[in-house]
Amino acid sequence: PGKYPLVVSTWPFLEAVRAAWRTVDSGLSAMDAIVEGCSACEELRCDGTVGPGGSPDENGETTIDAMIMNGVTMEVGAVAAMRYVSDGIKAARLVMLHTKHTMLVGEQASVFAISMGLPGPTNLSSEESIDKWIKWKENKCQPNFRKNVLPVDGCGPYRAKNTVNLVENICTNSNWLDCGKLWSSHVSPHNHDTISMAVIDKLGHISVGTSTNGATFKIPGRVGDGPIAGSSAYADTEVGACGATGDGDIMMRFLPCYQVVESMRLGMEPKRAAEDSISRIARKYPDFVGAIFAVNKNGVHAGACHGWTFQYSVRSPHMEDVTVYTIVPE
Ligand code: SD4
Repeated sequence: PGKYPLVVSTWPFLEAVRAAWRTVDSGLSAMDAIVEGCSACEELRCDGTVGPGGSPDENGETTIDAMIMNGVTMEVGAVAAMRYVSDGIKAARLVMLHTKHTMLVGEQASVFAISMGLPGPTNLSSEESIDKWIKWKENKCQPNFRKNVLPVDGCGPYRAKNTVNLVENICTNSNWLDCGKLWSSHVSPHNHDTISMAVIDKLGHISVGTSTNGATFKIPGRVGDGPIAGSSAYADTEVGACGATGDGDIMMRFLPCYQVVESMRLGMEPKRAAEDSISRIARKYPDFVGAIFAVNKNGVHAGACHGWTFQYSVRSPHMEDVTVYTIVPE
């Protein structure tokens, strides 16, 4: 049997993989399958962290980071911190198809998406996201993503440490300032955050896409790795593709998916390429939490992770349905 079409996705996002599979198996392009697959996750609100109604920021608002990349043309479209529009992957594709830009951000991304016909403006909050945010507020807003600041009054505003009027002992007994360990509490198997998907279509063309609300209780305006090509995902039809999930604030410093694809270009097997990319991050940030899948143009796939157990999903012509692979950290 042929090696493709093939769909690979972070986490057991079964319905998303099935939607992408149906699309690509019917003969449509990898790009179409990425949009169908990631849209399915947005509609289903996968893990409560993709699409509307997920992970609130410090202000209680849910926003969207998404990206799509065509591994044949190397075109990329992305939206970051997009407000009031829930169709992340479709918005990213509109940026790719109808602009000469690569990324639009914030409310201006929303205005563009709506002007191009996507539904909105809509409220992206849900009862769950508001509930989560209220509990966080009640719990003195911790943990969050700030460092070297002091909350002036309970939940902020914040003041940089060592500025005038600083009350040195505010919150001395709490872990307000301990931002280093945040991700272990934010990112858990029940809080996966990102769909990152790769598809090889019947022509052997490869595309990738991602969609996420980003990090829970992020500082408004924060952009994660999700919309960054080379970080959350990367594709080159001549080589293969990669998808990532985890602590985007750290991972985006390494462009781990670009690294994986380039390592495979130089002849590394997907497994080694994925492990090498993860270990480059772990050497500098031993406490980071993250994972990667790699797939080469022949459909050989592998995963690697650090700080948590990772699962990725695959659908190929050899399978009756989606298969979930579990990778345990070294
Ligand atoms: C981010 N990478 O915004 C995303 C979050 C994630 O599993 O993937 N968590 O940092």
